[in-house]
Amino acid sequence: MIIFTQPKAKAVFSFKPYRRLFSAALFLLFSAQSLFADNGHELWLRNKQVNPIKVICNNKSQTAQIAVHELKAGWSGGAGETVNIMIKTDRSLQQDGYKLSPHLIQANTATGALYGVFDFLRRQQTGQELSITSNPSYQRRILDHWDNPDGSIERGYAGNSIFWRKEDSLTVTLDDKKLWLEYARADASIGINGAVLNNVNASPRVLTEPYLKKVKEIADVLRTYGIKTYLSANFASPISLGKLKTADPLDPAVIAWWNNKVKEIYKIIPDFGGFLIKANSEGQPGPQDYKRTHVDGANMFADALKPYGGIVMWRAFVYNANEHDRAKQAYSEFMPFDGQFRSNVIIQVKNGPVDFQPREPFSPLFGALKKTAIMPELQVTKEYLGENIHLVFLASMWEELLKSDTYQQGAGSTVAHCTDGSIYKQQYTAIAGVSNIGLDSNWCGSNFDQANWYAFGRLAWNNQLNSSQIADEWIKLTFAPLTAKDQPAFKKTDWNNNFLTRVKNIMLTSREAAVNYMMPLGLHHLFSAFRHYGPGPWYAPKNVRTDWTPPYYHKAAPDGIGFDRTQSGSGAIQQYHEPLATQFSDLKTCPEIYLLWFHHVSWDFRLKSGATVWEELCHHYQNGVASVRDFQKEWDNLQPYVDQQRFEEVQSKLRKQCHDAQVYKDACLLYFQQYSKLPFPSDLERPIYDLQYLESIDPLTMEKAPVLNRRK
Ligand code: GCW
Repeated sequence: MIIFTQPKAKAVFSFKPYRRLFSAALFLLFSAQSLFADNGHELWLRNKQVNPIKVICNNKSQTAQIAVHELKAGWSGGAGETVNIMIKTDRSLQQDGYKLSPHLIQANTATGALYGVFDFLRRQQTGQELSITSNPSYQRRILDHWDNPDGSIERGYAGNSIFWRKEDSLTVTLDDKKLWLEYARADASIGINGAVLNNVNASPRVLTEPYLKKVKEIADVLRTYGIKTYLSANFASPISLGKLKTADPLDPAVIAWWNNKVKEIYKIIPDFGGFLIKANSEGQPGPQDYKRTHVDGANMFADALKPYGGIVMWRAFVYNANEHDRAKQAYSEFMPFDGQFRSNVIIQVKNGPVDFQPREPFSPLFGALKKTAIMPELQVTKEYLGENIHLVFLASMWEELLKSDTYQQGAGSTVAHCTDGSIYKQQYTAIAGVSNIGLDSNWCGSNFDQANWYAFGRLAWNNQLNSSQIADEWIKLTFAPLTAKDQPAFKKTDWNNNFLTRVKNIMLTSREAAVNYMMPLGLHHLFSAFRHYGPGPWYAPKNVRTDWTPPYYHKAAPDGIGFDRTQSGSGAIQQYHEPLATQFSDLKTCPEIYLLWFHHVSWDFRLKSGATVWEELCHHYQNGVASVRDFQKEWDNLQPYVDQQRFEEVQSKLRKQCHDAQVYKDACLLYFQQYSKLPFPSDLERPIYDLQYLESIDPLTMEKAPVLNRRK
């Protein structure tokens, strides 16, 4: 139920329980609150509809006291009621799980109670059932920040880092602490309980003492909301920091160096979570530099961390220029080692076998690694989906992944179940999302990108949720009018029928729209040089690795289009378990959404619709553009329901998205037409731009681009 009445008491968020710790920072947080009225800074936590209640709690820990205050600050049930927060051992609940009933929030731990409180408040505000039991799908629900020590963020579109300063200064201000507290609170409100503070392309500097001291300050703040701190480690740190001649993971001096480093870290941050490591990937150092294996590398870290309860998240994002098909490499490199990793190693696998594309089939490693812990890595920041400009709700994509059936243990072995411990026993279960958070006042660079942060947390907590429910909750929490003052002349039913239903429809169709105007039918990696923003199907300079150029992936030629990954091609299909390998191999049964991912077909190959591949491509691009034009129209009609600032921000981004969708369509179709040599279908809207012009500009700015952007 959404509440539209004026609150009896004005909500005042009390930070009393940790006033001793951050009194001045909290003062700032408190006093600055009103400045953020309409700029999106309060995210989905705009719960100001408060009625006074009495809360009883049997635990005095700081986190439990925060839970009490959150409940008081967000209660929108009846005034004067008494609610009990009870922390007691209950074997039906996991560590972070909770039970809710209308006047009781019960959990094993204070953090569990805090999650229970946030869920309770969300349920009150969105009109959901109040009596439930909830356990998380994954023990560790982590945001990976690709933040550099100089404050920049790799693939970040929301300003600089909230953790690191541009000037490389390690000073911590009260403003920093206030922001970290707000960040921690937002994370905890959706169940996120871990943060990797620095880029996987890791600077060794982060492991030096001055940086570790700053990490401690951050960890001290995040901990209050139950969030563990992790770091990305550079594999070659023993050389750059320890002045050793090698980083060979079997070298006793190297092992000793890491043991000491880990000891030092735990002395400073006793509950440190562990390391995330990108090794032998895209130029990063790793064990293969010393003719050692992923097992040698990962286990060295695992052994150092084990005495302290730390984990190693070892990334499977590996590929090199010599591999005939990049999509095959992670599987080929990791499968031979199944069963050899320590129990505190988790192999972190991107959703698809290539790289966070608008659509990929799931990575064949899911379910295939049976004796090795494995965790999905999702990308919340929209590197390949229009950055902070295009409105693309990613829950649909993640739902598609999590519900994909790997068949590894018979039907129903979904990616979700193969990673959450329900099929394979893993000591640790986890999921990671590459963060989209920065210093922008709305955190994510756009209002709708907040929904992706929200969706990641919700799916990490419950990997069975569907995107429609997540969108429904998020819209209600983020846009429902709060007070009579905000409320123009419309009723709740109007809001539901108009705003809620329509915005939900935009969100739920937005990912498919992007796939259509960017790279439909299984096409992938058609991006322009440098930034992965606009189209560049032609981009292929001689001095660039071929697997970093679009022609490597689309293989458009006079005889047809698509990457042959069948047995007569790269054979990548064989990495999938039956019946998928057979289904994907056969042109009659291969899902059309993956057609050009797995097959190279002639331009006149007929699809189920009866249209040829060429015609179908044209129509997908056309539909993509049409969908975004509809979003634009819909949004304009919703103006009465949204505050001015957020309305205009979304409006202007949609305008650019419509423009860019057109650019994608024209660029890709005109480029492919050079090979298909076929006319556009008669009903297709004609291109607006010339191909030559599009090849000469940067698609983000539409300004002349460097020569590199052009075809060789
Ligand atoms: O997709 C690529 C990105 C890189 C990123 C890499 C990775 C952090 O373009 O910016 O590096 O993936 O995931 O390691």
